[in-house]
Amino acid sequence: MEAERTLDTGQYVDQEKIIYSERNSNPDSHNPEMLGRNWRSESVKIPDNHGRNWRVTLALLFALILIPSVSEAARKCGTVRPPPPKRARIDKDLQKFRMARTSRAVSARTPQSVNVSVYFHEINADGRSLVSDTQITNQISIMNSGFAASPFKFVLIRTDHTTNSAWFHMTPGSAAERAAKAALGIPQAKGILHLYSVSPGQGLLGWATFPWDYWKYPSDSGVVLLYSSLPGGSAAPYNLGATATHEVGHWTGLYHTFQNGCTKVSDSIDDTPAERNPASGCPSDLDSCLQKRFPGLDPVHNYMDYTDDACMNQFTAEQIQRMSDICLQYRGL
Ligand SMILES: [Ca+2]
Ligand SMILES: [Zn+2]
Repeated sequence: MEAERTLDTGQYVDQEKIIYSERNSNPDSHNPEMLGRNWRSESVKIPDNHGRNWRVTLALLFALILIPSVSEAARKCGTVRPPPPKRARIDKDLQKFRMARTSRAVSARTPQSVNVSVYFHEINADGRSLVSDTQITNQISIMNSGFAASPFKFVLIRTDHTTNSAWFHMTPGSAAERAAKAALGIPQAKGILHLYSVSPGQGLLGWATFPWDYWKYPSDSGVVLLYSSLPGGSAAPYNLGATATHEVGHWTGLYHTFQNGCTKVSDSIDDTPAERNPASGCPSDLDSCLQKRFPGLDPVHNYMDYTDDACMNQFTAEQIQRMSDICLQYRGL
């Protein structure tokens, strides 16, 4: 299990790694299309009096300019992305699945026509519940607004409260996570959404499992949330409930919009413009992939970016088509 888990948090861990990813231009070195792209696009060759190549200096300066915009407070998601070969296979299988559907003339699905049962598991350290029933109800409403154009409607079936300090501080891939999910994630079914509220530390707001991993790790399936990210929580500017919408986006098969940076494959979605890095705050007119073949401004309002909750308000048509198809394929939804 651990072999497949590599945290998709490299760009946010510390300043050294930010510089590293800028200098090397590519956290995903398995993708040959990305190698060296930042060097070519962002650095200019200006020989100085000594005839020295300034590219390294300029690239470092560029990285330093970026650092202040990525603070400790930046959104951080611990969802583990698949390695490139697996990702390619998932996309190929999706293509086959779509072709089979087209031949049977299956039409697009009606928005909110499929109920998704949600079980909410509140975990705390000292017997005092950290989220109220109203917050949970509001969280489900926020998710339903975010997914309003999708086939899915989230229906809260049950809430439970558990006191367990180790589970409360679970981190992605930990023994505590496995134990908590095995004990609480019942009933276990591929189409049931288990939400867990905890305090994971590491600056994480949450993480999710992808649909295609259900068959191998059924009890792992679900979404873990920082308890204070729920609507009305204290994790401003991430306390309006968009973290759950983002993580459930992963749970239905979506990647980050900035995945793979300025590449054609990017997030496997054509109508989200390619994006070099996660955006934070709520920038306007941000355009991080300047080449002509990557038109469009960065999708900073997309739920699958890293901006503030108040900035996020959309899934694109292709994202909705992908989650609809992937959930039919792998979750029976
Ligand atoms: Ca895209
Ligand atoms: Zn994420």
